[in-house]
Amino acid sequence: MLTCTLVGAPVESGASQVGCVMGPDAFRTAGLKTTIEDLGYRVVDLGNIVPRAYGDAAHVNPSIHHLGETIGWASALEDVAYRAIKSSSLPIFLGGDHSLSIGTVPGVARHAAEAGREQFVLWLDAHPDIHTLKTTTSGNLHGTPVAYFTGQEDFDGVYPELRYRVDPANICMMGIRSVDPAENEHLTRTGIEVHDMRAIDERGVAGPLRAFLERIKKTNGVLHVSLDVDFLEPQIAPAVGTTVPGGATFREAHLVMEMLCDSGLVTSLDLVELNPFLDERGRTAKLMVDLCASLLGRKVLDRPTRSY
Ligand code: B3U
Ligand code: MN
Ligand code: MN
Repeated sequence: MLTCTLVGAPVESGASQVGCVMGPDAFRTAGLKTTIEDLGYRVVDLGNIVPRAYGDAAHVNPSIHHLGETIGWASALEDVAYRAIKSSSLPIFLGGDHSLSIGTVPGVARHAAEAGREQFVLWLDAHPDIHTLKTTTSGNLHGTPVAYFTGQEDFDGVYPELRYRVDPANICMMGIRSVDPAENEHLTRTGIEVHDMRAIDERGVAGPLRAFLERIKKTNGVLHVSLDVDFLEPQIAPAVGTTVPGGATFREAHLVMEMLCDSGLVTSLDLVELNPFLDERGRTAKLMVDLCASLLGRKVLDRPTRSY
């Protein structure tokens, strides 16, 4: 039987608003564990982890806040992610804000490197989260994980030493519709594959995603999926501090998850930015759980769906 490990990470120091601290427990209340068990997995919930001891950390960029605390979380998460992926078929990291990926991505990338496999990342988000410590103007560190784990230089000596970097050529972003000028520059410089909402309006999600998955298959790579609640259209997923209109629809999001399931390539997952304080009768938490179910094999038909 396949094992799925749940890791709660109630980090909210990377966001501008409070509330993500309640995220992991809202996923539990929405029935994440039993939903996954009903799909035939053994589920181990490790509970909520705590950050490494941290002190004050300052940076020359005065807008940055909660630097020490966010680093404390990242270094705890890197360790726990590495251990969780070693011991289970699918670790799911329950945020918490998106600064969680500062730890989870290098943690799973270490495991891939040791297995001689290439690490790929699918970033489902309204934002590219590719600010460096110098370029962020909001100072919200949930806007920095992609710049860090792709090895952009100005994190040196501040964030944990990056031992397992992800090649920008192995990243695909979908749902992007809010990009700061400095982030645009980083995206151009790194050449990361981005399917913004304009591209999705023109081509849909299936074609670009299929091409990315084929690329992973060819190199025998492994895939980490990072799902930010704001990937989704705010009308169906209001529980997030950084809503941007024009997000993925209910069907687009489920199709992405169903195609990921069929690919068999997903080895780890972040569910981030759920702010239950902003939810309406738990609907966002429930939608995220249902998306997770589609990723783990919930299907309409018992027989395989024909692919077109
Ligand atoms: N790029 C902006 C907005 C943002 C990024 N990530 C989220 N919001 N969630 C920033 O603050 O860096
Ligand atoms: Mn994000
Ligand atoms: Mn976002």
